[in-house]
Amino acid sequence: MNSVQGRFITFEGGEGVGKSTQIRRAAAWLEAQGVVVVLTREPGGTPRAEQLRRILLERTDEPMPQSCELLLMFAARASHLANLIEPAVARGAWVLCDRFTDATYAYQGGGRGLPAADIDALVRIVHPQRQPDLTVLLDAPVAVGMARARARNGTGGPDRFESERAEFFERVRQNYLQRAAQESGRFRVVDATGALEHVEAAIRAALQPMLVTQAPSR
Ligand code: Z5A
Repeated sequence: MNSVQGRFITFEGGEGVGKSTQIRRAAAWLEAQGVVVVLTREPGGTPRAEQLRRILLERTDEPMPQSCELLLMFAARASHLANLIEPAVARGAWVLCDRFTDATYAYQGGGRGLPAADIDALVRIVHPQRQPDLTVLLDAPVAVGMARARARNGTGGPDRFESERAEFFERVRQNYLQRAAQESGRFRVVDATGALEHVEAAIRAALQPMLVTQAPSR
């Protein structure tokens, strides 16, 4: 039986700050330390949740009400938790997740202006017991993230979120920073403006203490 304790670690931040790049590097480094890693993302992570992701990101002529966006985020999350995150943590893996519920507070709460109490209510329904053990918040000025995302996207058009204005992303950033200040035990804020290797080193430093406490209990 695997007696190693599973972990749930989330990566958060505004558009283009480098989450996807850094979460892959962190996963490779942890695997090199002998950790069993499951790398996933939200919205998405399982076939059903990835279908919901497509609906959430695509730009169509049918406007999406904010309540529809909020409920679809949590519908995808419910399926992701039940079918991937919880089973993986239970068998002792470290689940690294590119965005989770902090993104809902930041985007649907901070960005769109939905009441935090409504998001709290959905948390109570979908994951009353599950919170990330650690959240790495990659922080950079909005202009930096937007420029990186534009350069990466090339000629590909923006999705429904990427087409938002800078003020929207500024509200998202401030919401993330407020949450990180309120829950400083769970969050590690990493300056994402530096070179890839510097950001990577700061993330490793945030993860290292969890490795020290990872000795299998027998
Ligand atoms: N969303 C929501 O509203 N509510 C929710 O509850 C959840 C999500 C869960 C999809 O997320 C959208 O869903 C998201 C919020 C919303 N929309 N937005 N914005 P996503 O995570 O798939 O999409 P994203 O946030 O737009 O992520 P991204 O654009 O993929 O950015 P990223 O992962 O942070 O960055 P990256 O792809 O790793 O890096 C971007 C480029 O910068 C790339 O070319 C890198 O090589 C480069 N890069 C990265 N780091 C550096 C450094 N340090 N220096 C120089 N260049 C760098």
